[in-house]
Amino acid sequence: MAGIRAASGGGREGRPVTRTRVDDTAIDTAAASAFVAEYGDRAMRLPPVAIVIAAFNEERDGAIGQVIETLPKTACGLDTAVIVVSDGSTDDTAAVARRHGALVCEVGVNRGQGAALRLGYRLARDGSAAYIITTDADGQYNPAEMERVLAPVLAGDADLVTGSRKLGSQETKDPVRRLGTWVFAVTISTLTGQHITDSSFGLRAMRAEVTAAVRLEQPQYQSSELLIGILTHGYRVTEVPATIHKRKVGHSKKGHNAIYGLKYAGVVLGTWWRERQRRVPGSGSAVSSEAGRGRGDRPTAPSAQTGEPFTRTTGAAANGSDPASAAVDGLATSEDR
Ligand SMILES: Nc1nc2c(ncn2[C@@H]2O[C@H](COP(=O)(O)OP(=O)(O)OP(=O)(O)O)[C@@H](O)[C@H]2O)c(=O)[nH]1
Ligand SMILES: [Mg+2]
Repeated sequence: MAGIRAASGGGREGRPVTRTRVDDTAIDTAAASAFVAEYGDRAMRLPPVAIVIAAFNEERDGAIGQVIETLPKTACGLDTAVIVVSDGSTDDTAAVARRHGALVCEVGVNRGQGAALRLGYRLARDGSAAYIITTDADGQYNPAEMERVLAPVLAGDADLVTGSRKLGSQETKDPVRRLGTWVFAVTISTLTGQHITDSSFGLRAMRAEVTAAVRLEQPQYQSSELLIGILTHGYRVTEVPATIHKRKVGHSKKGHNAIYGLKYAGVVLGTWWRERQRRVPGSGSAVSSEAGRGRGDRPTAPSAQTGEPFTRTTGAAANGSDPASAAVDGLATSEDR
């Protein structure tokens, strides 16, 4: 088996209850090493576009297999590779994904979608992919819309492009879900000053580099952390109309609406508060604007080729492969599932 079997703290269903960021870094590093050991050059020389999917117990009814089959081999003329991060799946998610041609990173301990995506971003950067597209393993997003999210990034018009169900369409009639999407979009728009209509759309494209520049600590509900982090770092975010279907197979891993909503709200407010602390004292804003696209703590040297975090002029430690900062912070990360 290519993955690692990391020790878990022994919480419900074997899920860890508390884990430090140091542990997280060690888990990520071990998983990344195992990934390279399994795939060698394929892992180190990825094509320009990495499609990153977090998958947890998505084998049922062929979900993950069908999703991978429908993914494009090229997007906007660039070759793609599919990276699936399965952490602690108890079914055949990893084996099925491998059979369908994905590069699979297995992590023995279940940490959540956010931690899986963070690791997937790191693998993409380590393999020199220039662009990352994310989608889900449950078939809720339309692969034909991948080029729509990637095109503005390739054109240099945005650093991250997210699909928006508000601008596009959504199948669900669930009033709580619809209201939640609206409330969080309004909240994030108010907090960041940029008009956002959908903060939790799983189909996104971004320059791979930006995932190293923002702080990603959330084990599960990471979409708003990434979005708020990117916005407060002064990166350019664009939305495009896109479709979200109802989940047709398997079941949601995020819990019931109330729990989902409460935890998501916690991430939105917590991230905004954390990023606020990065502000330059007395400036009144996150940091000084640089030609409308960059701010004071934007990376000054690209690091996607090496997987190392960017050199930064100010601000908090970057995400992912920065063990030193993780050790300094030594924050306890509560498992939020
Ligand atoms: N690796 C990994 N992936 C996860 C985990 N939890 C969820 N995912 C994946 O993240 C994606 C989104 O999870 P979902 O449960 O569909 O959540 P959602 O789409 O926000 O909610 P629904 O609309 O209810 O489906 C799917 O591909 C899941 O398999 C996890 O703990 N680990
Ligand atoms: Mg889903």
